[in-house]
Amino acid sequence: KIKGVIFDLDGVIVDTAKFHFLAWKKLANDLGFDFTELQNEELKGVSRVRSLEKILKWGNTSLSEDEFKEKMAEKNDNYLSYITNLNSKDILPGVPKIINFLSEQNIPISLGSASKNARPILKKTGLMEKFQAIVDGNDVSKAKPDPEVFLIAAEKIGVAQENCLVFEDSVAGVQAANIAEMLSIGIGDKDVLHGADYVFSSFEEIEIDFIKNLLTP
Ligand code: B16
Ligand code: MG
Repeated sequence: KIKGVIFDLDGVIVDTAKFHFLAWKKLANDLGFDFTELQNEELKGVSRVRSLEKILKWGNTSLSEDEFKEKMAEKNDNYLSYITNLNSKDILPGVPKIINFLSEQNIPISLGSASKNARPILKKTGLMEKFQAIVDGNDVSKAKPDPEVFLIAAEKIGVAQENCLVFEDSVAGVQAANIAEMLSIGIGDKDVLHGADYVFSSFEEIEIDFIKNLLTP
């Protein structure tokens, strides 16, 4: 029985995954190489440091410690430039309906994101007060697929891990939810997110009755 719900942020609540992709792509191109959208799936849900490590490996490139820090800052500045005008219209379709239903049912909601930009994004989209707890890239030491972020999120809303449901768009995030023994719902491509308990192409495909059944089996 589900007693608490954890939402990933990028690619689940807002369509910011595409901006992370564009910013990383520019970084790689500036260094003289490129990577595919399929490779980008491996970056979703992954921390900033780990993402840059992966990209450099793909491009057979290495950087000094200072250059590495510079490139991370540059990527983030670039990413932030894409999200300056983010607002409530950028909330992905179908998300408010589910969040409002959960609130009505008094189901606590927590954020479980790898991003250090999560709080400003929630503010810009007006979603801050919908969450009873927020756990993001500033609160964790281990990146997804480590379950740390979801375990802290569950603890903060006072729900046992096995009673939590996680919405995720990334392979790393689905793995993290599975390791935490939480129910996982993938938002995206079935073939990519095959490790999830359920997969929907978007929140618009999720019926309220489906969620209702998870709350009262
Ligand atoms: P930042 P999520 C993740 O957020 C993104 O999916 C991933 O692409 C990004 O690298 C990571 O956050 C770190 O983000 O650079 O903003 O700290 O999907 O876990 O909400
Ligand atoms: Mg995500």
